[in-house]
Amino acid sequence: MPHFEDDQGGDGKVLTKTKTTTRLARPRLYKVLLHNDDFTPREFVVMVLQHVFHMTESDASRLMLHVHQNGVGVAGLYPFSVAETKAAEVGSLAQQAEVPLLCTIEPDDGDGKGADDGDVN
Ligand code: TYC
Repeated sequence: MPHFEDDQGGDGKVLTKTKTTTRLARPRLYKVLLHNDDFTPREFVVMVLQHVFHMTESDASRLMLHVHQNGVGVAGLYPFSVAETKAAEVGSLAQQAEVPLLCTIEPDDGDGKGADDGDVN
């Protein structure tokens, strides 16, 4: 943007333009966490991961096994409304199938370490 401080028209009037830069904060991301339980069939978990998180069968199987062995795992990182919707979709599929599969969301701290939740960032 131009910044005029000279007398443009020679009429004694000075036009001043000030450039303003607005930096938007990076939108926070939320982890969608999948929790283990003793009742939900493995194949159901794999189907849900493929359907809701668009994972390949092999990625879905790997995450399902991680959750089975470690108790919790990260299915994905998304802006709040997307994370919330995906967790609700998992909850709804679980309810229809009458299984206790639990999916929650939590803010991503972005440091890629901490709780062993299978985080891959
Ligand atoms: N533990 C379950 C079983 O042995 C499988 C399972 C895996 C359930 C991951 C939930 O998020 C889950 N049938």
